[in-house]
Amino acid sequence: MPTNTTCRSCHSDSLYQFLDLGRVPLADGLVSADDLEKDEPRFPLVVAFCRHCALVQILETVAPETLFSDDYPYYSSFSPYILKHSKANVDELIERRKLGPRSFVVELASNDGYLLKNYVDAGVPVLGIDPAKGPVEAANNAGVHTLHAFFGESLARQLANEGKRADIIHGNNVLAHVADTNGFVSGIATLLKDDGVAVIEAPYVKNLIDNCEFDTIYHEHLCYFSVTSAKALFKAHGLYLNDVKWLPIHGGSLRYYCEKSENVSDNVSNMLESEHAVGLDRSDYYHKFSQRVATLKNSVNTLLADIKAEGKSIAAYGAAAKGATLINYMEIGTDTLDFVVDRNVHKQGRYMPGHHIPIKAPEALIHSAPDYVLMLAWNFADEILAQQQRYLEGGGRFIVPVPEPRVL
Ligand code: JHZ
Repeated sequence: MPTNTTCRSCHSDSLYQFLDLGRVPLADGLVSADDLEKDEPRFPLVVAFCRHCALVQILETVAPETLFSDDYPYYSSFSPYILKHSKANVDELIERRKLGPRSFVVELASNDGYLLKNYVDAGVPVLGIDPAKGPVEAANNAGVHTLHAFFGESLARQLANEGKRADIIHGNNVLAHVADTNGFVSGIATLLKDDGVAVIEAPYVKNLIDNCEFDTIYHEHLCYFSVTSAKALFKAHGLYLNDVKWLPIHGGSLRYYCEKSENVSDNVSNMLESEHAVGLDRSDYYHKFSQRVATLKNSVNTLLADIKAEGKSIAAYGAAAKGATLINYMEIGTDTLDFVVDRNVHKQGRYMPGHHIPIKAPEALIHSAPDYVLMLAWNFADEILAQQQRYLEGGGRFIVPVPEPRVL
């Protein structure tokens, strides 16, 4: 597995390593019952800051074919919040850009068609592109035309040559996932019409650091963007970062609006200034993070050990990728957690990577009535608490682990 010594974006060799999460299994590598005895591959997970372009990134690159294999278990449609969030974004773009039957919208990493479905319903032609077979099948079955492929410069050129250039290109939670960061952005520039807009969402590194969201670091996430680092990357491929919007999703994300002509909004200038003012573009900002993550590990483990010492039982909610990072880094195993629940039927019946905690349907919280539930999918805490009224009314308690453990 290749380990980078230069920046994924600007190729500078001035990388400052500030966090080492050890050797961990793949976060979405859920284990099936037949494979429990097999050796699970583990990979180092080291995070660095580029002193030249300010991009935070991991050093390891696991082959994309391994990460997004045929049994990739992530399906966007399992979250009503994501569905609502995507619909609002699409409705706004249809209105603002006057999109109709002659427009063309492409989504990169379109998953099960959760976002493009809104364009299809509005009569706007679409193309989804995604490398994960199961979600692609689900999208095509739902009437969202989707290619089973990795996106990059060569696919972009092929589509552009076929006359399929896009008015809108969506890329939600994908820019950080691609190994060829520059090839991906240059592909966007190739595929975008001259007056088109690329609308790209990615978690915001400032929220990651400030709120100790270390569990959102795993091998699928190669980069952790700020406005400063994203702007430099887009600029290198002739795309202007003209607008940016902060969103609460996934613990804090940014939505970037990139175009081929320059028309930079105050939002962009203000955020660049504030990133510089707080020091997000300097290595000092990341200096104490490792220590804070170690402290968090200690406090979560102490809380769980105290609960177990009282003879109480604990389960977890969300077989999320971030949950795998958290339990593996914090070494929380089956002696502490009885099971994990998740609504995603593709995850149920499998086991969390590393510690092999069984994954069940959420109804298990009612049947088994654990005293406490560790909220691994803390980014959906409100949504999950609202669904779990019955468990709560029965006396159950939730524990939210980040930014510091809280019992609700
Ligand atoms: P969730 C994924 O990360 C993977 P994960 C990926 N790498 C990425 O970039 C981010 O998303 C954005 C379940 N759930 O979405 C669904 C319920 O069971 O935070 C998921 O399995 N009930 C592409 O995996 C998990 O929780 C519910 O009510 O860390 C949440 O995982 C809800 C709302 C979710 O992302």
